[in-house]
Amino acid sequence: MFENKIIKNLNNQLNLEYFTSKLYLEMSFWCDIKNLKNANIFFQNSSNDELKHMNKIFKFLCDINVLPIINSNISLNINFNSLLNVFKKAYINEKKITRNINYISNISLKYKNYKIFHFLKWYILKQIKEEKILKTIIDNLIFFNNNQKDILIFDNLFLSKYI
Ligand code: OFO
Repeated sequence: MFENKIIKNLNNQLNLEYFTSKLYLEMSFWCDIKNLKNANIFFQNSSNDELKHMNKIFKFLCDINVLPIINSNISLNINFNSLLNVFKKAYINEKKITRNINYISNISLKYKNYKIFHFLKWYILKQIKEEKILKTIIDNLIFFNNNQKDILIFDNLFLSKYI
């Protein structure tokens, strides 16, 4: 019974990774339209990474004989008004992912489900890195104050380090 609760949350995490992949793809399209070449690549790569995160959970659930359930009715409904705004939304989303991973880790430890806890360790460490990159980009973007010319320079010179 406890295992069901943990698995339900793990399945939710799978769908959150799926949602995030779509969100980052949408962000890459927005960057493309704004001619932000590196930001576009950054979010395309991120979108692909999130699919890998989803598939990793998918495979794990299958390995423990659980059939994953994918929520295909994901609606994004998000507006972006600047590159800073895009990165802030990505950062907020990663914080949500971290909270969810921590929550599942907590309950798996509480109910002594060590296999799931062990599986989640990779995600715990990954989130530290993801949040750090996004926070660094946001802190640097704030200096550019949404000036279109400077944002293009930022995209060319700074973001190339992260793709
Ligand atoms: Fe998979 O959440 Fe970002 O990395």
